[in-house]
Amino acid sequence: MEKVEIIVGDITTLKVDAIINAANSSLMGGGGVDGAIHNRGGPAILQACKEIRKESYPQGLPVGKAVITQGGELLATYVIHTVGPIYSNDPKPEAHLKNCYENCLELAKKNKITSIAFPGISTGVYGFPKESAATIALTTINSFLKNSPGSVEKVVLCAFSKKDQEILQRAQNKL
Ligand code: AR6
Repeated sequence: MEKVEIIVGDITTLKVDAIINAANSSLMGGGGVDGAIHNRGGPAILQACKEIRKESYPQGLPVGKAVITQGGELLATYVIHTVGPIYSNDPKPEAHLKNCYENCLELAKKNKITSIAFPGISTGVYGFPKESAATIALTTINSFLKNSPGSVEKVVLCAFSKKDQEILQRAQNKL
C-alpha cells in the first residue's frame, strides 16, 4: 500500500486524524496555514494552545518541537503544532526542519493517530527553499514509516498549489 500521498488542497478541509500546523513559537496564531487553521477550527484550538504555553512552554515552543491539541470545528480530530526554522537566520535549518517532521510523527504515534496531513512547513513566510524542504519531508517521513511499522498508516503531503505539488512529486521521483 502506498502510504505517502501528495495532493493539492487546503489542509483545513481534510478529513484525517490530525493535520499539522506550521505555527510560530508563540502558538498564538498568525498568517498562512496557521491563520487558516485557527480561523476554520475556531477558538477551542487557541484556548488549548494557551494552556500548553502556560503549563509546558511559558517561553514559547522551541523550533523543531511539536505539541498536540484538539481540532475544534475542523474535520480533523487533532492539530499537531510545530515550529519550523526561519531559513535566513537559523543556524541549522535542515536539521530543525527534519526535527519538525520527526517530532510530529512521533507525537502522532504516541496518540494512536493513523492518518496525518502536513503542509510545507517553513516554505511560506519562513523562506525555506521548497525543493530541499520537499526532500527533507519525504526522506524523514519514509524513514519513520519504515522504522515504526503499525503506527501511522497514511501521510498526506498537502501542497497549496499545483506548482508546489510538482516540486514534491519531483523530489519523490528522485528518492
Ligand atoms: N493549506 C495548505 N497549505 C497552505 C495553506 C492551506 N490552507 N495556507 C498556506 N499554505 P506558511 P511557514 C502553505 O507561511 O513558512 C505564520 O504566520 C504555503 O503555501 O503558512 O512555516 C505562522 O504563524 C506554504 O507552502 O508557514 C508563522 O509565524 C506553507 O503552507 C509563520 O507563518 C507554509 O507557509 C510560519 O511560516
